[in-house]
Amino acid sequence: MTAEIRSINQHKKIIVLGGDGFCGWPTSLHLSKQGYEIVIIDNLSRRNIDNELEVESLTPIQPLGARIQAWEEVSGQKMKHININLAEDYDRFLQVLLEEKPDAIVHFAEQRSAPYSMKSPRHKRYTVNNNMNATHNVLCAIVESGLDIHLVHLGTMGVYGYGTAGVKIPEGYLDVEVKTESGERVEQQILYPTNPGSVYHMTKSQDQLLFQYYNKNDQLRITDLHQGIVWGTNTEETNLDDRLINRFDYDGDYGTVLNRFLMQAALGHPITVHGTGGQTRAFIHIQDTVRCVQLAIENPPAAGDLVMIFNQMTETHRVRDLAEMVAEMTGGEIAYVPNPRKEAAENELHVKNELFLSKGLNPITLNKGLLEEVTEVARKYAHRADHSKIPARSTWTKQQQPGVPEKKKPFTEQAVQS
Ligand code: USQ
Repeated sequence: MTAEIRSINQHKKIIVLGGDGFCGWPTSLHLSKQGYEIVIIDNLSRRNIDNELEVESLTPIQPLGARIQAWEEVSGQKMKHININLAEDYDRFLQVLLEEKPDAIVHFAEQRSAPYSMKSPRHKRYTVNNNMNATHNVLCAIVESGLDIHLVHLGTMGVYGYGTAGVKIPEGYLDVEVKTESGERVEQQILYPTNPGSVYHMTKSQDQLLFQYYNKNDQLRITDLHQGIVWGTNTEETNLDDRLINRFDYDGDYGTVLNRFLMQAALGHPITVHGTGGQTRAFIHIQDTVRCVQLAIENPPAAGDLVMIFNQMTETHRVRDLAEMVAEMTGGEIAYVPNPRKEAAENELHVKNELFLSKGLNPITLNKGLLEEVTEVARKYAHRADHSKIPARSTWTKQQQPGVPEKKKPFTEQAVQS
């Protein structure tokens, strides 16, 4: 980037809510590198959940203060961290907005794991209370501050549901024609109907309504990024110094599917395909996540525009195809395990992602080099893994079974049985 652009950005301030998390940290670094002044608001809830689950990131992440210090040494850019619980401490957050006067807020500050949200009634209620109140408090505080702040929110492709839609999923809005009682046809544009598959995905569906309302009532400028499953771990900036390393979640609650398959293969653990592996999902590499957030910030809606909705994904894949690809690449072994989730056994998925392409995104798609890079990271830190935490044990209902691979019977027993 040119020095001129960097100096324009230097006058712009961005608050990153949830800036210590898997997507939030590399995004904070990327935006800081572009010259934006970054303030991270984070109550360290993700680190506390690791304590609760008795698991750690596979990669040895540094405390947030050490990360920020390392970034200042590497880049010469300062960053600030403020610890606020957004769901509970509205007044403090409002005060920070009035003091910092940010141009934009990037909102990652929600509990983002579907399995965690389904673990127990307590986890369901925590996810709803935390996510819904955080989002509502952010919107309410922007209005009360009187500042013209562009809100960029990390939503999910999961709001659309994972059945087979039969159409290419549009970017947020659907044009419909309704037949009136008198037989006339009326055209309308509606939010694409939501069909969440977990309590977590349900909170992101509810977020959409909050955005629609505050946009209509207060003309807030909002961009909602419907992101697919993120894979990869490091970005150009996190690679600059060991102390900047990003999280690598591998456990059954927070590990996402492709990173889990690569990690499992690297650790010699069976690759756990849930059910038939027939689910087709949308994917995006973490490097593209940070670029998309920058593009969203730099292409804000104008005052009075509807909420802008982007499908933040670059490709779709079927889970069992990914498992086979990883097995072939690494020599790993696939285990078809019971599906702990209540989800369609098989689905097709076709998604529009023209908005980001039109804004200049040059997508990173699955390639051997990047897959090997993730496998290398997993191998390097394999000694840090707790194998008992790998299977997905959070079940959606009492009818589902944990996704634990069957224990292999000793060779002699197998021979007798066959
Ligand atoms: N799966 C397996 N084996 C595993 C883990 C997962 O077969 O070991 C399957 C699941 O059953 C599911 C699919 O892989 O069908 C995806 O699971 P996931 O954990 O990778 O993704 P998900 O729960 O949908 O959530 C993740 C992020 C969430 C984000 C979402 C985007 O945790 O924050 O919103 O991806 S999306 O899936 O597009 O809604």
